[in-house]
Amino acid sequence: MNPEPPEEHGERGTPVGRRVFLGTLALGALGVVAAPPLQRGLENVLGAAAGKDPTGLTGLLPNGGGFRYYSVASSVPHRGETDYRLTVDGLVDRPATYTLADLRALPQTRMVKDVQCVTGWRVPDTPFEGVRLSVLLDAAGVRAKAGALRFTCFDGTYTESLTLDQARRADVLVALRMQDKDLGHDHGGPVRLYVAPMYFYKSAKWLSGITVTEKVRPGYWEDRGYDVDAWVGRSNGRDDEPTS
Ligand SMILES: Nc1nc2c(c(=O)[nH]1)N[C@H]1C(S)=C(S)[C@@H](COP(=O)(O)O)O[C@H]1N2
Ligand SMILES: [Mo]
Repeated sequence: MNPEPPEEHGERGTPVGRRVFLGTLALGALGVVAAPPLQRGLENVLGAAAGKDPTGLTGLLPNGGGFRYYSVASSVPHRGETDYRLTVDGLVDRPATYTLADLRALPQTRMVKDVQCVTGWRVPDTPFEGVRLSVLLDAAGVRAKAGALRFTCFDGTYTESLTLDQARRADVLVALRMQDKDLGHDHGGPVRLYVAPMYFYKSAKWLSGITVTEKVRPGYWEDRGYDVDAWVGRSNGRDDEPTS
């Protein structure tokens, strides 16, 4: 439904009027069905579950450097240098387990883009750094019948998904650093997924497992009404789009 945009926001040239018009159309078609679950989802239930924002309204205010803390799990264990592991398995020739040192030893890619949560808050020009997911996939040797990836997290609850084509984009990272610091626990450290062209719910925190599968299995929020293909500005009935 949402064709894949070019990696560098090539659709930026679309006239604003047309984008707004298309967004209005999308809302018109989907609004009745999609709005109630969306409003009960990230904007209310999740804020309350996180214990930080029972109203969901403070998401519109700048706080904590513009980021809001999100977790669907009430408590998340800490993992670090000695006990962090990332497994890559499923439809691959060479399943692997990575320590933090293993991940740091691979080529690192840094990029600076806007972070955009589907509920409306945005943090402009945020540096992320880590290993391209495609590097781990190449190392694992993805089998011919594979079509998708499932991500699991050591919070024990959250899941995410990407198609194989999406996962191989150059702007999808297994991130070790954010804002030029090692990823802290609250932001999903020591390792989170970073899917630059999509709404931030795709960027699973506390990443612990990557399983190559045949087909997409929708993730946590996608089971609750959000789009699986979460392109910023082209999904979830939103018509806004980052300017950088
Ligand atoms: N494991 C896990 N990852 C997650 C989430 C979560 O609840 N659990 N929330 C998602 C959502 S909706 C957003 S906006 C971002 C928030 O990241 P932050 O807490 O670093 O701001 O994480 C995404 N990844
Ligand atoms: Mo979000």
